Amino acid sequence: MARKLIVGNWKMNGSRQANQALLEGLRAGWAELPTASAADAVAVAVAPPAVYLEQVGGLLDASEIALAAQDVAVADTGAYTGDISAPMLRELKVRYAIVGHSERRKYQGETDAIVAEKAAAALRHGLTPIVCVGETLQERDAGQALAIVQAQLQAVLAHNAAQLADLVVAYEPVWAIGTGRTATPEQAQEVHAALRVLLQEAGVAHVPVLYGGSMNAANAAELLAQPDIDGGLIGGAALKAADFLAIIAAA
Ligand code: 3PY
Repeated sequence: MARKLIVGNWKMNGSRQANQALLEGLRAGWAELPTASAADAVAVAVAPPAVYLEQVGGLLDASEIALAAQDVAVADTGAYTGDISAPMLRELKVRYAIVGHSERRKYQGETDAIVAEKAAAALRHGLTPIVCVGETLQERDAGQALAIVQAQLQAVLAHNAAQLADLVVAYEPVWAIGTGRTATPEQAQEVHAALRVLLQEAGVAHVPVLYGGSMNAANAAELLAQPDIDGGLIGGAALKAADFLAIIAAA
């Protein structure tokens, strides 16, 4: 069985003090996890806000938890006020970069083309992009869910055709983000299977497809048991050590 990947997306939450308490809780609880789940079956990362990457990286030093960024700039350097480039993230020992989260698509106007370029920037510098795709409720109700997520993923695959081996995809239905609503395991599996077909066609069937959108300690086991769900991108539940550890244990 391939290793599951569990990534905590802290979004715009945290403080130096809260981060320290959360990571102390995670590191203490890690030792209590069933050995098979912590060490062998699950890879884990956390994505704090950019200003805390250095602090969190230091606190994670020598742990098995990797560091992820919530975004990455398209360009490597230059006049892009507020942006943070892949080479800068690499200097902080960041391993993954989330790109195209629906909150960035919505609030920052990120298009499929921008997301594809951000994935390219990450890949160029040895960061693994976690490419988020997902449909709105309106699109689902109109029967367009599969077409929307396939188009979003296809934009990234087509733009990065030469360097797709190190990629992660996250299916996050927009209607399940921050709403407490979760896709049923069957709904999620249907979309994951459709995304897998695209990955297969691109020659990268091994690329993990995570589920995101209100995954929590109570629903994780059922979602993660689906054949095409390879892990989770966790929002609110990643901010509490006990909940995040319960998800890791369920994986
Ligand atoms: C959520 O679970 O709400 C997320 O957006 C995870 O990225």
